[in-house]
Amino acid sequence: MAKKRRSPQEASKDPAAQELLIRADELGIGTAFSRADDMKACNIGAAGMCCKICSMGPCRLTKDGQVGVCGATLDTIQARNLVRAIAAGSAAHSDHGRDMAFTLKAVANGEAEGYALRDIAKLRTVAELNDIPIDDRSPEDIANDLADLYISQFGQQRGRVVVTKRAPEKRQKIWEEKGVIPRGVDREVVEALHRTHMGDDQDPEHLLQHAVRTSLADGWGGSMMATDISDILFGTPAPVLGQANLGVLKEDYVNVVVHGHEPTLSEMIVAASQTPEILEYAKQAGAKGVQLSGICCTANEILMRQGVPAAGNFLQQELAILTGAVEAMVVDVQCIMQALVSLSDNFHTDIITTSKKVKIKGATHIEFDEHKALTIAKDILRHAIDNFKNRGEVQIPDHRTDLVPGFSHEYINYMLGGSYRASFRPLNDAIMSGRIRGVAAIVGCNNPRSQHDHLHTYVTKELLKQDVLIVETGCGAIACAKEGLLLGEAGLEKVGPGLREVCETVGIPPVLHMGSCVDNTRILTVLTQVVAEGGLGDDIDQVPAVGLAPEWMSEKALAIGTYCVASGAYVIFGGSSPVSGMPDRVSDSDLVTKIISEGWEEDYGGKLEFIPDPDEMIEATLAHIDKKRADLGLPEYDAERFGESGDDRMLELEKLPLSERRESIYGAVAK
Ligand code: SF4
Ligand code: MSK
Repeated sequence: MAKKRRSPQEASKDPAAQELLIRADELGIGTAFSRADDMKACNIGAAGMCCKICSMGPCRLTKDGQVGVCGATLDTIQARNLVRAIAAGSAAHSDHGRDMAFTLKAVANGEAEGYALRDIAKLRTVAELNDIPIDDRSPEDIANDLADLYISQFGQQRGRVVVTKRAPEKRQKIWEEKGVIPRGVDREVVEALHRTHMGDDQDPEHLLQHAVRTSLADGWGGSMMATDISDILFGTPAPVLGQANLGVLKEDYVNVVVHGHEPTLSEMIVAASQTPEILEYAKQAGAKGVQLSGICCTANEILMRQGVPAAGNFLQQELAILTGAVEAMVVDVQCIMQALVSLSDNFHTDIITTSKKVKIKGATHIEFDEHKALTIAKDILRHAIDNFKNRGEVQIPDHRTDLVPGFSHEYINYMLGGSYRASFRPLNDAIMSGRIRGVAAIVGCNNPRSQHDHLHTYVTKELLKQDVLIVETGCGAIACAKEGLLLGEAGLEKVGPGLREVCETVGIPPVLHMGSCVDNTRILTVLTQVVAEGGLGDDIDQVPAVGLAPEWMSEKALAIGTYCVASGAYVIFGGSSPVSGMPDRVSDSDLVTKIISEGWEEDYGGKLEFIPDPDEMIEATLAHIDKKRADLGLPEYDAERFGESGDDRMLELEKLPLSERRESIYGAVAK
């Protein structure tokens, strides 16, 4: 019997997504939502109980005490599967970092058409952090040295990845003691694959120790380097006004959606779309111009730097095509559904792959080369414009929400103290006094196995009421943006009184958008700076902070979760645990779960837990924050203690309907 499909309202809480899911139904077109309904997840694989690394198997261990053909136990198989997932996630992020380093090298040598070193201050800061001389040197010379240093970190065989030196000293000592300082990015990923080959490392604890080392090569390695270089090349983000949701597509414009992760091509497409020749070309094709928008983390990259609107998050990639209004979806790497190509057969949309590493059968491939990026970006745009005439019936949902993204750690530092006394002191003080109860980083993907955006937005809203400051990245940030939570003053009635006072005083939204999934390293930097500021302990594990990935789905999320735990954070994932086993059938299946929670907590002060229920997630978050407050000797959180807002303008604004309030604060935003 066919499995029952969810209604559009059950599948997504986003009205734009609901509208297009109805259209998909009417047209008889499947999406990830319907495929998730039709395809029951394999409960053996989902619980990490299947091994397929050699052809004596695949072995499915479903009975008590059962072992694989080679004798491998369930604990070993689960640990091995988890290590492999973390290695793949780390490889994806870090390979992105490698490409950024090569682009930096090409820019430094004047070989990258259209690019420039946009943030010289950041270049100098990062160079100094890495002991690269900066005095009396040109930016190009400094960038050349930095690029060489960063490129060398990938293939380095001995020593330590240099970026790890930015962690608090106490943290570095823990890593040294536990033997998990990454030597080189590629080396740790390769060793993870070697150790998990048939007949190698078969001690779950030993295997998972290497998972930690591999993830650190990502978080305090490849990803952190990627963020550094993106800022140097494209500018360190600072708040800008943007919009999110599918209503950013424009009926009378050529719509080009960029999707994936790397800012190198998308930044160039932004630049090319504003050139007179492209605008003229679009007009000749009968369009008013080119409307660019983004999906997934490419969206975050260009949103927070250029204010280019986000059409949506991960689960909206197919829905964008279902509008019938997208001339081209330009993809690079990661989180790109193969279904885009067959879906686009029903419309005129051209799916354009651009990475040397990613091709999809049936898609148009226009390969990106950073040496002639502007030329390629223009070619892609002309290709999209030529497709405008093929457009059929269009249905663009009338849903778009304003947001203010762009809270890099540099900007947070600046906004708290201004140019001359930039400091985390006000943030630390607010946490110490209890105005801010603690901090939660809510990050990560969407997953069609849960209601699209619900967990992100529900957990965020409930924690805001509890005076928890929220920082967000990735698809979670876009989910909350669509609900208006990333707006400054306009979202404040939804937050607790103490946090509200801080937001009003500093002029920030209660949810800070910090970038793409690679930019989770910005959160590590903020935590390190909070520690350095003083008053909240001498290491990250003492800060009243929690990381959450309520709707996670990718291997990259597991890598991020693990490096955050190794950095001292309590990390909660929603959904199902990939190492849960089936306790009713296998009695010894919780060893890996114990290692990554209790074991890692003992070793690193952080732990990884999988909690599907959002209310339990919130309870665990608050309990952890309150425990850390108590351990630091801070006053117990008291919801009544703060909150006499003295800002008359805010009180006046609150009386207005939301749309008028936004207009009053930001002025009319081009629709
Ligand atoms: Fe089965 Fe062992 Fe081969 Fe895994 S390694 S598939 S458990 S025989
Ligand atoms: S894009 S990894 S779905 S956050 Fe970074 Fe979104 Fe997750 Fe992809």
